[in-house]
Amino acid sequence: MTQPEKSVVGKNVTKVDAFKLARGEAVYTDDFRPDGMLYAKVLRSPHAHARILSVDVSKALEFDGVVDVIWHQDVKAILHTRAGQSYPEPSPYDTVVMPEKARFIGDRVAVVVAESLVVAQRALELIEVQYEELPAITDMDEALTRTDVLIHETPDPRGISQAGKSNLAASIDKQVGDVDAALKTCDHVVQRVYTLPRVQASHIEPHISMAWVDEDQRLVVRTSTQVPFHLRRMLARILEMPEAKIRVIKPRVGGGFGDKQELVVEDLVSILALRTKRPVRLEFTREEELIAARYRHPQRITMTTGVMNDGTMVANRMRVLADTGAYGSHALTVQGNTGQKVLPMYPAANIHFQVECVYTNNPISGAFRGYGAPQGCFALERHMDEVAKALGMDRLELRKMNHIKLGDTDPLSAKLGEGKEGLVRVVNSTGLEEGIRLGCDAIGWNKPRPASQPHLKRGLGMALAMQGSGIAGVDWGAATVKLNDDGSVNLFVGATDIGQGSDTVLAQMCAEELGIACEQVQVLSSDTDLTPFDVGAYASSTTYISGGAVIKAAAKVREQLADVLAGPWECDPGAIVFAHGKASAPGGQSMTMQEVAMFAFYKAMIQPMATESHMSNDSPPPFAAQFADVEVDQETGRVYLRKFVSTVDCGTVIHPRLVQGQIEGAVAQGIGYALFEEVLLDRRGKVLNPNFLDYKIACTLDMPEMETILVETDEPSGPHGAKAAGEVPIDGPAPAILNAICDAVGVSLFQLPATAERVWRVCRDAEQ
Ligand code: SMO
Repeated sequence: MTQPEKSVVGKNVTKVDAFKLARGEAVYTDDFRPDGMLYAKVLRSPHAHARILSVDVSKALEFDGVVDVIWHQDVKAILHTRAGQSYPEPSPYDTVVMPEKARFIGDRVAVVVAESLVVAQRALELIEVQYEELPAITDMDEALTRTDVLIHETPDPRGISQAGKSNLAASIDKQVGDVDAALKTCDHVVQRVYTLPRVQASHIEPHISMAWVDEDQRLVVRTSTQVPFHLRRMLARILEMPEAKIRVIKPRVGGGFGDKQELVVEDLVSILALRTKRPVRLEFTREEELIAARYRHPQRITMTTGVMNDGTMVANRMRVLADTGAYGSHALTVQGNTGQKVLPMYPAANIHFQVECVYTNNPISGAFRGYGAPQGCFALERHMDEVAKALGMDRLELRKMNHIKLGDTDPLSAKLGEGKEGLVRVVNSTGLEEGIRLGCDAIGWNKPRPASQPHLKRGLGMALAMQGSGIAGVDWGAATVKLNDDGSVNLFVGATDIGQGSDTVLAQMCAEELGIACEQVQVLSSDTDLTPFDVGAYASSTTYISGGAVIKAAAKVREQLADVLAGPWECDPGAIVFAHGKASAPGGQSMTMQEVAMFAFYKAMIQPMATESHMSNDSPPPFAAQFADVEVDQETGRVYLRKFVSTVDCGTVIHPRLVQGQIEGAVAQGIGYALFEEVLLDRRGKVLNPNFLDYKIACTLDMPEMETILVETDEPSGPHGAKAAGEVPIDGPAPAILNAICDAVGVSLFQLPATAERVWRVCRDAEQ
């Protein structure tokens, strides 16, 4: 059956949740307050490394309004990972609900649950804890070399980390060709070290969960999460409960950015609800977000690149030392991405990727939009400018000459994968060349403008980025499409809208397949009792993976309807077309979708409905070419970002305005990474700036003139030709901006963020 031209996909339809969000309806986790709800609060360790010898909770329990207090004696120690990943998770099992040993300043020591938040907070002060302080390691290099102090003593049951032997949480060593041998043949070898800070996702809605036991004695968890189904599976393990007894509900989510691809508070509210038989709520304060949630991993990356005089890249080595902090969830996979999503940009014959990710007694690193790629992209793209400088070659030409092209393979992908190895990636769609051309035009690459004032220096910078669309061979999702007798449709997806707009994009794909308007699609996402499985919102997977499931399920329903109509219409079901809210046959017969539905329900007596699953062995890379125009005040080090241009190839665009929103939001976070953001720790591992006064994220007033150009391609493996868009645009801003600063003032910066003080120091040192 030939469906007509697209009428919903590619259009800026109204976001399906726009009105309720704009009206301030009760849609988020916290908007629901069951009767008799209790408030939980966590007592956190003041020591970076200490045994928790005893916890005296008697005074707290006597305090009026306190209902329960738990510590490690009350909770069975079952090793698990809190990373929300497909089973078997590639992250080490190094975590228990309540540890007997605190591993960072902020680790869980006890949890109070009380009638009010004020009481819970006050009761924390009444808990008496005896600690045995242990030597703490807060430095990555020290963690790597010292074996006399082990942060995790119990061997990882699955052997993923080196727990019990060293402080190595994860390591990777993969090579294509022979870099050492190749470097000897190169005209130039350029080696530099790049330093990446600890930054926090800073989603506006904090981590918040509530749990209660329902009338069937089942545990219900309402939570702000990216991974409802992984959570249900993890909770079943931790609580030693059948999954069937657990229901996880994800309402609207006010941002996650990877920080909610993790079990952060759900275990505590679950345990406390089961103990107290009352609803329990736990919400992080902003201070807790900056201490006890997750960070983008701090890394130190050494790039060693061998090139010939003409600019041909022959060998490229990336060596990563990363700090996972006290626990190792996402340690292997984030660091894996640092190379896997980045090094293929320049497919040299010899590529070597090495990772050492260590446990320290610092707060915990984890998933954050880009998932390791922003660090790697900063190092590689800043390094490309350094290589160009060493060669005396134009940095744009160097990139053009070496970047990955249509039909190129990514040999590293065969050696690296999340749990599954051996899937070679081939680039079947790329708009990178066009993006570079359009971006250069938009920023004025070949005609740089003079500085606006005499004391400022002006410069331009660029960066190329690629990411993936889901995890090849691992990510999958399912969708259920159910027709109602008024011709409307319910779309049930486990896919997790966390504000990015995936419900809208999935509704568009469903509507397109059935030839109905988007308003006729009612989306439910996600509830483990009601919606089919999906891995959740991470790895830029939802449009590409879950979208594939939606299209299959909707097409199945369309076929069911065609079968119903083919009899009375005496035609081939394949000849019936569904478009513009109607079904029509070549013989001229026609019915509105409502008439079709009424016919199906009350004549044919069937429920048109289908559930379909989708996975992909491919993870086609979206591409971005990003450009920055800056002015720098050498006297103060202040950077003025004048203009930022992003060109992004995310395949076919399903919803232009939502993609633009994804890109501009990512650029904003990238600007913060480039210029302001850094969680500062003292030598003891204590966070010094756990608030938005001292930890600066980029806000509206920090935004430059922004231009966003969508370079459409048609990805053969994607739904309607779509690839991912959520992560790739966060990779390029930091290197593009720093390259622009370096261009402006003629120095080299190797560290993020480029604060005024750092820029000033580098300029001053260059003068001396
Ligand atoms: S950083 Mo995302 O949840 O893959």
